[in-house]
Amino acid sequence: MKNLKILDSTLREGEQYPGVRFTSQDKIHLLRLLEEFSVDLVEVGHPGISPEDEQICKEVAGKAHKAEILMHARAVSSEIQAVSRAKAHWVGIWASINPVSLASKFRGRTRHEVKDQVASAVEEAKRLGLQVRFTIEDASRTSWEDLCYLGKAAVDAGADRISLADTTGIWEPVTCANVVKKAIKELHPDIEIHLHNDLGLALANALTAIDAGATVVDTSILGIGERTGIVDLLQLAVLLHEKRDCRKFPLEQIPGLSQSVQWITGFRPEPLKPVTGKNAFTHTSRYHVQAVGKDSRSYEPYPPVRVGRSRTVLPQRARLGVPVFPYNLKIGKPFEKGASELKYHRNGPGTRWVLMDNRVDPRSTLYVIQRFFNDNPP
Ligand code: HCA
Ligand code: CU
Repeated sequence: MKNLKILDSTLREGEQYPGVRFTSQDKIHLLRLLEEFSVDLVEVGHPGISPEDEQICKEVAGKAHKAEILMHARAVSSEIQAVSRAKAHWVGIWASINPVSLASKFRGRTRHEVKDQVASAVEEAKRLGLQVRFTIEDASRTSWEDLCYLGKAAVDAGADRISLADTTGIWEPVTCANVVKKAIKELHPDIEIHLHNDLGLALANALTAIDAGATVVDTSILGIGERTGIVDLLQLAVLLHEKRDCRKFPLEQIPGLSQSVQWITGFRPEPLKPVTGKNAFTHTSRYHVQAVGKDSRSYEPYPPVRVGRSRTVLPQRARLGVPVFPYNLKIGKPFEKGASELKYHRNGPGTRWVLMDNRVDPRSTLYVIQRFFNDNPP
């Protein structure tokens, strides 16, 4: 924990959020915010993808003041050279040798061939003066034997750090911690982790990995990334402050980071999201509102001002008999009278699925909504 470093990958993994393409100005802006937030390393992109990406990565790297800059590359000479030309401190090379990956990503090549390819890529990067992080992609679905086989080849070729990726977000905290401990002992003292959130456990896995001795954790602002994303930098910073006495992050800057990413990407965190969600500090029950008025600690784990936010008090209105339309619903045809099972109907592209069930209680809000659409077909 004392030597823990945060590597933020908003500018690389975050760009895999659907529709996101950062300009170099966007990246430079976010880099500045990340540096002010005390992030140690910033992964700025994948320069080997195109000359334009190389140009953007180079421009962004040139603007770094404090953070070390890392760029992504496959274990391919042309991509390593692109990272070197773009003036990164670190190259992040990745590969995987579990059977699924060999078949789908390496066109059926053997684990030996991939291992040799990784070793020569790492050697080339070292010759070019780069520091090397080697990621075992899909580490969470790779046997320990294969992890060591590939990881040791990278270490022997000169890798400075090994990263373990839970590429499909399937680890549980205990498993993740055990693999990290073993890797520190048998593979390399410097272990990084890259955790996806498919089962909602990325943050919990990060915490146990840190406790197990991982030295670097990958994050992105608001957790944006491929599919369900990765560890949210802002949640992790608050978690470490609250639970591990970490005072490194200026938490009051969180709204600025969150809003910048929302504006640039169009991504909106769900209202229930911890720390940045709209409802994170909203009190509704009259009982809660009264208690919070007397002592805010009664229903708050920490004061909202700590993370640059304020409290919202929204006593619930009486609800009885008031139809509530949380969505702009549209349906194609009246719901089928006499249907005894749940049915879903859809009215062409772009409209929402509407649940219609003739078993709903006539006193319920859902019934009111169903009746409304039944009586007012679009
Ligand atoms: C990817 C996969 C990756 C790589 C992580 C890394 C993963 O998008 O290329 O290179 O450290 O989740 O495994 O993000
Ligand atoms: Cu990833």
